[in-house]
Amino acid sequence: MNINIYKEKIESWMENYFKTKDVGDSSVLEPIIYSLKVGGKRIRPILMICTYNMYNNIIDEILPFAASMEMIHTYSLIHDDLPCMDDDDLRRGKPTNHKVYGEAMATLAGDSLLNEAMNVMFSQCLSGELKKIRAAAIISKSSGIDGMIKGQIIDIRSEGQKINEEILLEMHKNKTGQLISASIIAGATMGEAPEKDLETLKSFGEKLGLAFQIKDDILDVEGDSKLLGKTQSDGENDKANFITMYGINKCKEFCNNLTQECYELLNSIERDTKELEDITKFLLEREY
Ligand code: GRG
Repeated sequence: MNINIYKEKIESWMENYFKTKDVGDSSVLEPIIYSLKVGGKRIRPILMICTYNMYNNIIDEILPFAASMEMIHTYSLIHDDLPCMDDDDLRRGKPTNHKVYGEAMATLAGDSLLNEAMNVMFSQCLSGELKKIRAAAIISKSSGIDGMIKGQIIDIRSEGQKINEEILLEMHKNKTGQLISASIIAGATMGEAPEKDLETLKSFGEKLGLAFQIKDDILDVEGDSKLLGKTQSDGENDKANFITMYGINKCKEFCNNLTQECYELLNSIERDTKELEDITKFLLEREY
């Protein structure tokens, strides 16, 4: 199946979920739907579906988990853009959620997306299938205090500080890497991948997450803000990143090397890894 078709399926799953949700006054859903609909590459859910597909092909089984991951990611972007965090005006080419709906509504839109993601996964778990409970636990943990939130705390605490290589890596391993890695591991868990593949995919996820973040920092310097759909703000916010730590040429080299290592890990799995290879290539070459 074509990767663009996965993207459409994820988007229509989320749209349908909120369209059919009975909340009385449907206008309360507007800020949530705004951020879900303004676009996004949908990398995390696509990674989850492609990994699952290596072992199983019942797309309807993985979609609620993939959509939950995208909902968690979108919540994190809404909150990250708030004045009390990164204070950004533009995201995915459109005004940030709080610029349109105000800070209180944007905060609540983020909270709702996180809670709804958990509701979706809990209702899947009611079937009692262990693989679903495991996948939900992996996704939930990755977004928590020993995952993405931990990374965000390190990020905020290190603003204006001179941080070392170890802290920079710890920050990104958690802030960006955890959701990417969890998407891959949850997909493999839902597909009931053998233990040895899970180990390989774990290393693949960690390397891909790191390459993704370094590429993000490269784009922050060299990218076109129109294509990126956001203001390139790390320099303004006085934040340490891979470019300030190593310089742009070294970062490009890291990115290429990590991508190569990702291909090698995928090649060592005795399954059809073509879709994951295509995404790995896309992430290295992306301009947004
Ligand atoms: C607020 C708890 C909390 C966490 C925020 C994800 C995050 C943590 C902050 C985002 C800041 C940022 C720009 C990080 C760099 C990597 C990253 C997550 C980029 C955005 O992800 P993409 O490129 O975005 O997948 P799209 O818009 O395509 O979904």
